Amino acid sequence: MPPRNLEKCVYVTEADQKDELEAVIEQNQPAKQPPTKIVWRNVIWMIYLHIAALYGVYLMYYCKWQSWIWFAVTYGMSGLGITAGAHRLWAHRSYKAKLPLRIVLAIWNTMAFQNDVIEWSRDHRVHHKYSETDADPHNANRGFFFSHVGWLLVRKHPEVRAKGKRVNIDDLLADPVLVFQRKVYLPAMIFTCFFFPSLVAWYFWGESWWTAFFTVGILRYTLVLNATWAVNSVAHMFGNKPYDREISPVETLSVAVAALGEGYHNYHHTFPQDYSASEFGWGRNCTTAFIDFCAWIGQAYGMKKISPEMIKRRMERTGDGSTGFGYTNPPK
Ligand code: ST9
Ligand code: ZN
Ligand code: ZN
Repeated sequence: MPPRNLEKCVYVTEADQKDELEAVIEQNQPAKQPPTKIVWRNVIWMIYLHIAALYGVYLMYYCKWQSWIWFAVTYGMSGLGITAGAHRLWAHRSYKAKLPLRIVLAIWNTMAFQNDVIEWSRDHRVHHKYSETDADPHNANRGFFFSHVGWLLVRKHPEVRAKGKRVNIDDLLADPVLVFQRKVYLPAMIFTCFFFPSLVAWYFWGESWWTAFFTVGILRYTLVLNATWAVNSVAHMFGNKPYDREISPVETLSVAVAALGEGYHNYHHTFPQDYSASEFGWGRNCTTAFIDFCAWIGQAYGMKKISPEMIKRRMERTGDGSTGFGYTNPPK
């Protein structure tokens, strides 16, 4: 037994002891949350939008059959502007696109009015990197409503801005298509999201301006918004986790259909580089079919895919034992 050498010790003072205790208590307490600041302008706009969209549902009954087709086409265009454009091309760089395709996707993206691609992609990169923390813009730990739409009705948590500054967006700022989109965003958004869809219906098949505005304008916009938001809410809560059981994103069939193939969210958070945002191909994934079509006509290239072996290994190591949407034989 060695001598204790107590005379060589530095004795802790009562003040030091108190400080230490306070530090330990502080570390173990949940981080102090700043007060939630509601942005009333956005609250009023979202309430108006959803009431106007309900009126649009009523008008769908009376509008011409061509408007129904145009409704589906504009849903597809603005949806792909988000999925194939902002999400898979710009936020994740999961494939490359030539200039004509980038221009088309930027126009369709503007038609979806979800903020410009640079802002959208920066938030999305922050979402992946700091998922389910205060720095996640639509942190699903703050509940279904917050992750669906609530995050757009309040000022962002200071951590979103602080951590977001560490996320590199130089590639986005270097794309002239995105710089131009940002420059003309407001007038271009009003024209492409609301005016142009109504103009086409009025000019080509004589739909009334009123009906066209509330159906192919407001209702179509609101549905695309909700399909997108469902990826942050529903697909972070209700479904299975074949690839990583430790994270909250899940595979959700209804979201995959409504969001043009973006409901395979457990896979997407596990392998965000994959251009299909899914283990599979075109099944319930119009966006992958669209990108493959663009590759066929020479506009898209360099698509990234995860090998079946790597997926299998990962599923065995971290998955919850299910496959696909809980199927034993998922569609290819
Ligand atoms: C909308 C977007 O709906 C939806 C995105 C959903 C994403 C889903 C992803 C899922 C996967 C893909 C699935 C696709 C499925 C598609 C299906 C299609 C069929 N890092 O913003 P501010 C800075 S939009 C770093 O004013 P506030 C910022 O630069 C709907 N910095 O924050 C600025 O700096 P400075 C329509 C950041 O004041 C400062 O912070 N649009 C970051 O807290 C202040 O920025 C709306 O409704 C960051 N991440 O206000 C408008 N973020 O001062 C909504 C911010 O230097 N937006 N900064 O310039 C707003 O009104 C406001 O942003 C706010 C927050 C009130 C929400
Ligand atoms: Zn993503
Ligand atoms: Zn997510």
